[in-house]
Amino acid sequence: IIPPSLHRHLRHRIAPRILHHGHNRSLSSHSPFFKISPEVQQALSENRPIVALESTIYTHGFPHPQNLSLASSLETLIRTHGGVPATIGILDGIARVGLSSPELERLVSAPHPLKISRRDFGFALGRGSRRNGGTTISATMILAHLAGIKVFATGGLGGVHRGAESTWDVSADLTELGRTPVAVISSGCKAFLDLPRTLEFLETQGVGVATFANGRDSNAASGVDFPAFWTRESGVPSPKVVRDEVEAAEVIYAHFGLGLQSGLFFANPIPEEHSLPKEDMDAAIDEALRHADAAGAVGAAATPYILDKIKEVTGSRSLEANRALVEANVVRGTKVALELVRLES
Ligand code: PSU
Ligand code: MN
Repeated sequence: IIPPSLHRHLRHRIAPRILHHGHNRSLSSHSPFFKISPEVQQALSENRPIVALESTIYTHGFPHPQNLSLASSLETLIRTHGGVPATIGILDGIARVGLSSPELERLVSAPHPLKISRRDFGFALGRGSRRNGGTTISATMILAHLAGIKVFATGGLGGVHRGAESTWDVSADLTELGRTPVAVISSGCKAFLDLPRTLEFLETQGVGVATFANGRDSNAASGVDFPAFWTRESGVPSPKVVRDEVEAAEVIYAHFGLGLQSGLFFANPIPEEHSLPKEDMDAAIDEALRHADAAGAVGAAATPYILDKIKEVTGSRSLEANRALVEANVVRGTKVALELVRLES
């Protein structure tokens, strides 16, 4: 007979470790630099549909205070669709999975927050640094996986930059997808990137890429564009399509069921009514890239700089589109997480 207190202990503390043991062999969820919120902890032990959210989009993508309203609206959207949000970021030198409202507010309002990808953890955590930072897709995937979260919804994936043949600027998001088993849902890659090379790179990394094409048969030749963030069309065909959230969950279930340690990427085209005219975007991107080049914005500074310039050129339109597409992705992600839980139980 197991006393109820021990039973609770087993369920909440030990069972998740055993369940995720195979996944986390080389990562430590017992690190003093890692913390899962009580709500997310509870949801994990009950195998509820959890959706991870990144925070670089707040610290380096959206201006204050729109970033705060976006952060809370994304969490609300997940809840109203039956999921549990897990916003991920670094607060006071600790990597967090799940943030309370005051913590979220503090992170998105932090002065000079860091932009954290895989390489940055050691410099941002601990040592009494109390540093705050937004986690990129790569860093968010790492922490989501460490917690045992499989579904992550966001805006746009980093990619191979134009001119990468000389700069070698390839986002760490792509290599992370090759090595960390999390399913990412976003609106494709921003059009200022090199989309064909990005897809080639993902293929080499062994990352499955599919675009949501409502009602289309996934076995048919795709004939569907891989979306370019602000626009549904890119002229670049998507490697695969999925019909709906059920099919996406089936793919995730089978991929992870085999124990593959790489990620999956699902592109959700921006809703028609929010997409921006391609000619306008192309012009804005050309101008933004010229500015970035002149300013010498390279490395980790490149993406935030280019996004900022695009905002300047397009006014509020690109921000509105950005907001609408992230919201749509988060709703998709929640439905995928619900279907995945159904398959698992
Ligand atoms: N898309 C946005 N805003 C952003 C980002 C993407 O609309 O801030 C962030 C994401 O966190 C992504 C990161 O992981 O930019 C990629 O940066 P880089 O290109 O430096 O790898
Ligand atoms: Mn880069």
